[in-house]
Amino acid sequence: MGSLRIGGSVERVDGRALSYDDFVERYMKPNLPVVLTGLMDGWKGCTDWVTPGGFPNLPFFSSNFGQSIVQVADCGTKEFTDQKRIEMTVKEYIQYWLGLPDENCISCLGGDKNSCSLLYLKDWHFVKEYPEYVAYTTPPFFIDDWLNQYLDSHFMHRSSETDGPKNDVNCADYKFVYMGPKGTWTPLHADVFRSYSWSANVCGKKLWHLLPPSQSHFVFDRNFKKSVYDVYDNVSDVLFPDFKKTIWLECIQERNEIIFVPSGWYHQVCNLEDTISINHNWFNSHNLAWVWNLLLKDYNEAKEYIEDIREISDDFEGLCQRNLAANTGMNFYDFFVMITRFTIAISIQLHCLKYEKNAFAKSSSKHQQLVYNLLAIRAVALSLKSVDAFDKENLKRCWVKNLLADSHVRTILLEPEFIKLSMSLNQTYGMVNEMVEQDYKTKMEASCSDGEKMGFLQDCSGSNICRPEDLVKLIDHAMADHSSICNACNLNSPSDSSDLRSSLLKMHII
Ligand SMILES: O=C(O)CCC(=O)C(=O)O
Ligand SMILES: [Fe+2]
Repeated sequence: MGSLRIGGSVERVDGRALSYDDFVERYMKPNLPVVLTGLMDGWKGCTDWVTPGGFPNLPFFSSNFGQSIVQVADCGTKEFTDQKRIEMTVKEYIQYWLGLPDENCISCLGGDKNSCSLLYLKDWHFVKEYPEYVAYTTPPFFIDDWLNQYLDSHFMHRSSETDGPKNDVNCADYKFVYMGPKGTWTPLHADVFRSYSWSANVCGKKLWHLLPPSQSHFVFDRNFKKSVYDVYDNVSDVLFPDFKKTIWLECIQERNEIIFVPSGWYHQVCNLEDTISINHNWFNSHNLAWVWNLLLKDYNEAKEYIEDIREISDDFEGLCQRNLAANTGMNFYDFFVMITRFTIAISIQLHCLKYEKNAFAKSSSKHQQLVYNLLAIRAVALSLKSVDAFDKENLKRCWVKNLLADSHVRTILLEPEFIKLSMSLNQTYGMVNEMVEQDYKTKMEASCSDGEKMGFLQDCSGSNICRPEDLVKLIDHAMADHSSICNACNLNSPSDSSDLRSSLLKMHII
């Protein structure tokens, strides 16, 4: 077993004593990990799923969810960059688990994993499958979740091949249950879309090793093609010459503790005891630039890979985008369609604030948040402008043939999916600011059915948002509308706030 250089541990904070703003300022914006305690009281999963002695209540899973078909990773077998996956029912998995010897024949940190391969149930879309069984409530720190809110009403990726009935890739959310016996583990990785994740231990104990993004390049080979799979293995100095430079954060996560894993941090995880955990991936305005930068990197790689057939391909861009969607889970078009909807929904919310009684006095943090969101999208949209995929020539081609249909503002305003997304966003920012507006639904439906009434949308409601510059223009309209409301009320627009600008600068998004 190789030894890792440990540079420190992960801060541990009582979540009950932490305000939302403190969480944003101390961890989400600076992209730093933290372990939060005291946030899992009253979770049904913490009682139903755990025996009085603190072990996984395996018979409960067989009896109540036994028929579910789940993905199980064979921790002893590597397949490409992950562990080999198989499918089985929960009942079969529990039978396997109950049949394991009491003390496992391997140890997490050094045993011969291949001689006794352990099975780890992963990525179980539990909430999606059992929406009525409320095992837990997402702690407020993690509810500003654009990824899962969007997937609740929209497809992430649409294409001619995947149109029609919802398929797994499209309708899957990113809310998972993980469970596995002592010794099961997850290889080194950074999360999907470079999203944030939070992971809550319902029972058991996990060992985490986390690497700051500033050191990510050290885990790659010379060609930046392959990355280290298992940090506890004797990592080859020839293949990965910089790995020895890595300095890790180490964390032992106990039962009832939640770890926040920031964007782009490589991490490896091992269950030190029989463990059940709940895990969400998510992104929002604070890490949207991470998602975009990953897409751009993966796109450039996809393009380079097929460069030699560019001349003989009549839709080279389309091919690159199809490969990007297949490898990364979304392409530029999917990303653009998504951020357009968030822009419109957030702009409407900002506009609607003028209907709130004393809104400017009461909800300046809601203002700040909505404006911040728009500025973060605007910064990303400016970066989108510079890619060939959105130039005139490519826009005419077929990779964007759905774009026109998907981009008409008035049509978007009337989409039931869009209305659902808008309402869920409103609830989120209402909850975050502890002022959910009860009659928002009525107002929302009234304004959506007549986009013309929405002052700032007047110029845009008849137009299409096809290109990043259209999106920038829409945001500028929304901001101008907002400033005029601020002026009318004799208030400083939060967009002028130096605070807001300095944090965006810190995030490198303006
Ligand atoms: O618990 C595990 O095995 C992996 C969890 C993980 O990778 C995450 O929460 O991002
Ligand atoms: Fe992860």
